[in-house]
Amino acid sequence: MAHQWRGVINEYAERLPHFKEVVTLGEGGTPLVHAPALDARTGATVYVKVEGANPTGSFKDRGMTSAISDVASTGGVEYVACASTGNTSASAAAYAVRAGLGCAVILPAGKIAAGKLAQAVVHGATLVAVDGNFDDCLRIVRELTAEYPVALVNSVNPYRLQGQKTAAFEIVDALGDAPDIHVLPVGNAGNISAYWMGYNEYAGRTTSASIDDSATKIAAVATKVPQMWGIQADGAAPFVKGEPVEFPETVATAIRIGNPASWDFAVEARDNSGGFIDAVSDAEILEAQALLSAQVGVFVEPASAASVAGLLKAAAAGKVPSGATITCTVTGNGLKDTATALGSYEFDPNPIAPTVEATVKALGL
Ligand code: AN7
Repeated sequence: MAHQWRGVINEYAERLPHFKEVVTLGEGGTPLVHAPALDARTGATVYVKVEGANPTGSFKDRGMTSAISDVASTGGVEYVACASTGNTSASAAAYAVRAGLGCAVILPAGKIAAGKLAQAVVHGATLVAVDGNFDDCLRIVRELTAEYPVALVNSVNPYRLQGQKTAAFEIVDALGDAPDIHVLPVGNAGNISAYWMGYNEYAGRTTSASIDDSATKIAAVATKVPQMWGIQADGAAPFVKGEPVEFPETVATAIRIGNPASWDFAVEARDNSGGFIDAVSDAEILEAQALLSAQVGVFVEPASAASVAGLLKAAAAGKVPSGATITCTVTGNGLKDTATALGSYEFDPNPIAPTVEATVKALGL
């Protein structure tokens, strides 16, 4: 019988708020890929949750289907707006198209990867570049949406986290129970909060991010919850410092955030799970990105590789329990930022003659 994945709202309807109108691009249902190359380096069993396989190429689609469905179901506004380091704007722009809404994106000038910018443009969003960082953009959008009939679709909108929690559901569905440890990059801290909520709700408990107590009324699927390990970039590590960072800087532009909105939820996830939030250098991020490409077969953007870089750092420090089951979210597709991945590489500036002989010679066969 014909069957297609129906998007996270329909697949997990009983564990999500009810929406009169569901705006979906079929998000979710992403691969959980076993990574033997990471087993070898950690002594654990490591899976990567490939969120770059979502419709707009990042995990943001899980939360955008629910945020935009809420806006469409509630009615009364014709515009949505978000601040973004790139992926939120790409996702908001695409889902706004499906809902027939306008979309305004407020972005830090010069700090958005080209692929993400292209997505916002082709989906018809109105782009505004700000001479400031993401935190400035979010402040502007909060004030703007408070004063004008424009709906805010950043992750401070609670419906965003509702959709994003489904990634934890999928992991438990795939493994049969929660992993021992879940590792993910932390920027504005919405995703770590959403995963923690998802894992808890699947175990029959709620967290501060939960919007009702339905989880306690449905049979639990998981017997436990994982430790949450959050990873930031050294130059944008407010949780490691214990206070906001005024001028965040990192090659991983997606997590170039100094004043995370979901601060309290993330601290709860870290502390109540017995986990930690650590930071890795840009060099470690790029090494992990290269390793994922060359040895796991998954091309992710730099911010996504922070999770794996953090796992490898923890392994080197002897913090990874032998034999543990570990899941790592790789949050966005490598195709969004090819410039960083390629560095100075240039595809052959000296083309060969169009013959087999010349090709054989070029290949060194
Ligand atoms: C690939 O798009 O904040 O900790 O404006 O794009 O939930 O913020 C993106 C964040 C990790 C961090 N990986 O997640 C935005 C934005 C990728 C990301 C994060 C982002 P949060």
